[in-house]
Amino acid sequence: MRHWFVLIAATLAVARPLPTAAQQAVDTGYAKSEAMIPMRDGVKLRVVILAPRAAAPLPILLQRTPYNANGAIGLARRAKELGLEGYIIVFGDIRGRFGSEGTFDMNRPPRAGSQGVDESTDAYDTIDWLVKNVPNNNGMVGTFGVSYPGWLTAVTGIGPHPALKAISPQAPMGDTWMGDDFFHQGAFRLSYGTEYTWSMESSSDASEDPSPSRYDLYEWYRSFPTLGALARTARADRWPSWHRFSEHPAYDSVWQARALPRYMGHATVPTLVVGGWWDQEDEYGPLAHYAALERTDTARLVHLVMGPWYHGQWSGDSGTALGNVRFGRATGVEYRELQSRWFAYWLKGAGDGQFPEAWLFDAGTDTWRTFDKWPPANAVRRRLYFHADGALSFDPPTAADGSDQFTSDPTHPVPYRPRPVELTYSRTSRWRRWETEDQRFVDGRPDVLTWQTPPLTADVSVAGDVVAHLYASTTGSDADWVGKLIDVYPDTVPGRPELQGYELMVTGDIMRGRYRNNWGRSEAIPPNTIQPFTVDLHQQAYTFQKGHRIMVQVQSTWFPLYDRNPQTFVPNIFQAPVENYKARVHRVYRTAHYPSNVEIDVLPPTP
Ligand code: PG9
Repeated sequence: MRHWFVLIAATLAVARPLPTAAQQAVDTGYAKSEAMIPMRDGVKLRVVILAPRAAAPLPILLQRTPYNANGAIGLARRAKELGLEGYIIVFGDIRGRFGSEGTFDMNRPPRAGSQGVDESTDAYDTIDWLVKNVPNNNGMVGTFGVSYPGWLTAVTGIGPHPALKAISPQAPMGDTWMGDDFFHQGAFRLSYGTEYTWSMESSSDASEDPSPSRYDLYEWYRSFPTLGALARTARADRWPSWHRFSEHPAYDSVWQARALPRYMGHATVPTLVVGGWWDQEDEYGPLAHYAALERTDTARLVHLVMGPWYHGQWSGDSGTALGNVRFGRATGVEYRELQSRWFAYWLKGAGDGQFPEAWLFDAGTDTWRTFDKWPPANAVRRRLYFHADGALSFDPPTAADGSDQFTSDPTHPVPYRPRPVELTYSRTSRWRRWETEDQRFVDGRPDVLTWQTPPLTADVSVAGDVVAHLYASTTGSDADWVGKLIDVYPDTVPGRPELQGYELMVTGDIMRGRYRNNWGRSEAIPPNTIQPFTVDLHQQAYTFQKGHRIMVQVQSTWFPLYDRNPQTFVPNIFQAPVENYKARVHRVYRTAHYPSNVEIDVLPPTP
């Protein structure tokens, strides 16, 4: 069966086609075994164990996953190449997935089960069993994983087992309402949320693929005038997560209970948090997770790596390029050298234990930057203000009047990437690269506003937070706001004509206007009234080089990645009737009193 989970596993667990049992012994030098480990409530969870044929006791590297524990085989086959040689590799199916008993609960909240079990207690019980039962282990365990397995890794740090000596959560979703997989600042991730949930919750073993009837999903999603119509066709009421989306559209206790940063306390185990600047699923998570742990990390146990990567790219890819953007070096290989040294130090006592606090890739200069503190203390907060005639400048506007307007029409939404929009995880999908696509494909649309600086006369190095502050009005009573910070390449790029004038989105995100005052409670926007809207564009370490321009784009649809706001306030958009979806005029102000801008943290120029 060809299924997109196989593709995910191939990337994240670095799996390859599975060999036969006879081949495994020859190919990998590992002995494979399986066990069903009893948890404290009696439920048994399956683990796949790949043990190197070695004389000396070895540490255990554990990954817990909803994507099939057989991923351990693929990792073992590439362990040497990935710098993860000399470990007993164990992958475990979590509750209700593949070979494990119990019930799956997407991002099961800590201590929610009636028996007091959750993913951290399951990890604890698994580690306890492994160190007592796996022959030839040295009593030291490291946990690691990307994305959902990254979240499962992060929670091993809650009440950790004493044998747990190193944790590496990679692209953990931090908060699936605020900024990761399912919503961003209140806007529903329509295509991703639907397709992911369809795959995960229609079966326990990913045996049902999403089956939209069109190749270009822009057309397929657009053919449903409401979310209710889509749900009926996809039979979404079968999926517990769809109920959670549609019955809890605001940031209520249901989402808060699943939000990693809210329950991460003081780190007692060394933790290497890893993420990608162009992670199309979980960029928010690693940054928020690091920030939460960093609050009390006086022992400097917690480290951050952010590279120029799509979701999980660092785990197996060379990392020399993403889409059209090249990085001049094998960033994935460079990262894995660090990862290899990090696990070797904490689990085998090898090396000097010197690791940067934060090691972040600057894709504007193609260099790694090392920070003692992140965000850096010496960064200066500056604002890029919107002006007339599409100008953008560090000088605030002084005029009493001034605005730019566009009509946002839910029946003709702005595509988030060049069409066709393929099924998210299909062989031909360009999902992984979409955040680096040339934004000229929408620049000039009447429903996309653009402001840009002249060519820069000196480098501008962003290091820290990026936030869009919009002062805007609508003729309707609800609206979404998308903000994009873009690097416009010069008109001449020797040897790379495709990059001449390229508009590279350095960072971007969306917020749903109804939550402008309170994420937990929706409120209509008073029509034709100027309101402040804050769009968190997260963090960046990126240099806009001399000769480039900085651009900001604002639009109100990003389809079908995000659902369409009806632009008429209704209590719950999942139940909005078709007649509420209306084209509305949105106006963005740029006056002395309402100075719309994008705030950036900038490093002082190096002498
Ligand atoms: N981004 C995926 C995911 C994680 C958590 C919740 C939902 C989806 C993943 O790649 O695992």
